[in-house]
Amino acid sequence: MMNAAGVACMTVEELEGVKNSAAGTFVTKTATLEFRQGNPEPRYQDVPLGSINSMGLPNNGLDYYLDYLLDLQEKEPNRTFFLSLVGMSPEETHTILKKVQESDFRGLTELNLSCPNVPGKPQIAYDFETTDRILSEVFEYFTKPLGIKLPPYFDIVHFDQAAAIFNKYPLKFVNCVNSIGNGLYIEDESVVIRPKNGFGGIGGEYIKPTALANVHAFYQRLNPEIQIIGTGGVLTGRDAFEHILCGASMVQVGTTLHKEGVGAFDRITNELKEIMTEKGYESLEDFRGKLNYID
Ligand code: RRO
Repeated sequence: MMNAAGVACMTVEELEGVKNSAAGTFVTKTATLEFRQGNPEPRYQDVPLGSINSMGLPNNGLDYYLDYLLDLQEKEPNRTFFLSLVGMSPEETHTILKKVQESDFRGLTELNLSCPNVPGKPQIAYDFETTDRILSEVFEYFTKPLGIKLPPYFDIVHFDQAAAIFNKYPLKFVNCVNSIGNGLYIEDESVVIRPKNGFGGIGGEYIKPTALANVHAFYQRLNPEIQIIGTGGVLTGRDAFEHILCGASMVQVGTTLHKEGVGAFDRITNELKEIMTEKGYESLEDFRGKLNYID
């Protein structure tokens, strides 16, 4: 279990909080080459069944996160941490990934192909041609472990087409799913976040069925070397159990972490352990991917 990128990971202080909790590891806020202020506030709102955000990729810039990770891997050589990144253009993405390639970073890199909130920039992973081109260019020079953060897909044909592209590359993981893009939440007669007239990415309880479907669809279609990270709607140990049942090797917590703080990792882990004990499962391998179908 770990945080989902965007939550509790903008600053070193927040990352230390996740690192020192019951979480197994952390991922940094998606980094661009340079510091970004992001969209005007209010830009994140917790709501009863989840959250809505249009942060607009605020972050401290690649060097901030990379310097911290390089320092950390000397102090804690036996742990592995995740660096999330994306450029504001394909050229910038390559510049960033080449910097990571040339650095001493030994962790996992997550390329975010699914930010829904930068005005004028569509989510990369909804454009299969561009996604294929970027991945083919990246793997010409990038030899460190790399995975991608995906938006939710909603059509079986899109699962097939996306998986066919991802299977061409030596990806270490795909992370399903980022927020469901461009929802609208209304209180009384008003939107609740300022950017984009209130449109924003939806997380939390709203998105669990979509997240589980994406985890399982890619578990069914991807080469077994590509592991799945399950993200979306994890409030309880039962939710984490369902993600693993659908094929997840790791589970990320976003909205719930924002609402509850890092104590959520301890609680969810204990709830998951209780379910496993009840069912007589001793390891995650006993039930990972073993979702039952009705004949
Ligand atoms: O910063 C954001 O607005 C943001 C990003 Br990069 C993302 O990947 N997912 C999201 O819900 N918000």
